[in-house]
Amino acid sequence: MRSHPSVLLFSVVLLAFQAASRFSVQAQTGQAAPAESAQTAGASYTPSAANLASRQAFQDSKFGLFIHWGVYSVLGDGEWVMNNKKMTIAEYERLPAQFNPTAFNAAEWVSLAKAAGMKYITITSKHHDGFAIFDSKTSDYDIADRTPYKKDVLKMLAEECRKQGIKLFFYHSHLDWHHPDYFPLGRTGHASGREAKGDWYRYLDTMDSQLRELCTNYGEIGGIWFDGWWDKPTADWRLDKTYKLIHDLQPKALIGNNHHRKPFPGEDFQMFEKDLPGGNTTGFSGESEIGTLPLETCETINKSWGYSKNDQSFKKDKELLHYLIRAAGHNANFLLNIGPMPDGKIQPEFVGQLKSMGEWLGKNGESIYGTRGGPVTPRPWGVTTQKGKKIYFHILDWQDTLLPMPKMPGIIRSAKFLKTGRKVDIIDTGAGLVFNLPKEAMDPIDTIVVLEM
Ligand code: H79
Repeated sequence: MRSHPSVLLFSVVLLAFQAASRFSVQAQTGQAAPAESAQTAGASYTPSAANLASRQAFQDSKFGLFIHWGVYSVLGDGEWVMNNKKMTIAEYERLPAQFNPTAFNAAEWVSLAKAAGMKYITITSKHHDGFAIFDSKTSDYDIADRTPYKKDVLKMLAEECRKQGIKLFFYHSHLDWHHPDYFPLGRTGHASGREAKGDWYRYLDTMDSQLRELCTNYGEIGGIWFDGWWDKPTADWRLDKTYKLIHDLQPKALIGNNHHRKPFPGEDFQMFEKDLPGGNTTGFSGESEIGTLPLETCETINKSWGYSKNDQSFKKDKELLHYLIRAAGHNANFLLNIGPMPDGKIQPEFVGQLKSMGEWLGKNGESIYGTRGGPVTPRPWGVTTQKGKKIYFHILDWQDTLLPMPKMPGIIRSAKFLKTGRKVDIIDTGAGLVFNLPKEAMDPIDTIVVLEM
């Protein structure tokens, strides 16, 4: 329907209108430039060529599966249950004997991630409760020594990921509510009933030793996703030593740390928890600042990270897809979480949600994978992504027929709706563009207009 005559009147072919300036985009690509090592990594860290290549591949991959799974899953009350319910170490230590995930099937998990269109998995090797779900020789507080299941689930997952071409990252908690050497305590874990003593540097040695295991026994890994630094922001975490260990053992692996600050030296990507880069809806990111590294944001499907039997507040397809699309427009990856059940099964609500995201990506993936944030910065109506000579306008929330846009850098060769291939009428006002979006061309999730430059 073309009710507005000016649309036709002024609708112009855009070829040759713009000066033939080379197509360039705004500097929000987050790519590793040579200057970056000086800006974010200090003199002590110059990422290797292999590491820089991994960063590019990481940014191309756009969508990952976050998995929170551990002995806390038994209680079905999230991964913070030990702290939140003021459980003592003695009480919590009864959980491993009940963790027997006989229904765990690595192939099913990895296939589900693939069906969702995800390219990597980040799983908790150890959360704040201190329990390792891998066979650790460093400690006996692990799946092999304390559970009836005994098997190393990370090993099975690593093998399956390799088979199916999915990268595997390990989430590893700095914070530890169980280890006797995690002392002095930080802001959390005060009800554990542990003795008020401990050798901090011995704790760090233990952590490094587990990280050495994770970087040695599971083949090539995608990287390490640290969390819990914020429990003791003023402590000497000896990050340089830990980061060097990881980079030496796994030159391609990427290190990220959810410390809610601007990246520290030695880190390779920056994450935001429950927020798009620059946002602070949760209060976690108040002291954060966007650096120049590849970006990632993580979010839950309901309100919980670890399995929660009472949490039915599932987000809808549209909300999660919009999060993925907006993340891409912010030049960030989206790491979407599930908390599998203690038996190793993934609840049907999560499975359904992931599959429907995969269906959408099956049709619209070219506007997400391999892209970087586009030339128009994120707006209330939506976002742009770009890849090569194509710019994708993701129109997520717009009720009117005409949508104004800034001038584009370069000559527009064609403008089409991605879904139908139909031409999009664009008015060039000289000061900018106006997209003509007929009602029948609008998609309830995302109307994608592709400009070929
Ligand atoms: O693993 C998931 C969560 O368990 C973990 N990160 C995700 C990926 C997480 N841990 N804590 N939080 C998320 C919330 C952090 C809250 C904090 Fe604070 C507010 C940290 C610092 C200020 C609460 C209050 C903890 C210390 C003081």
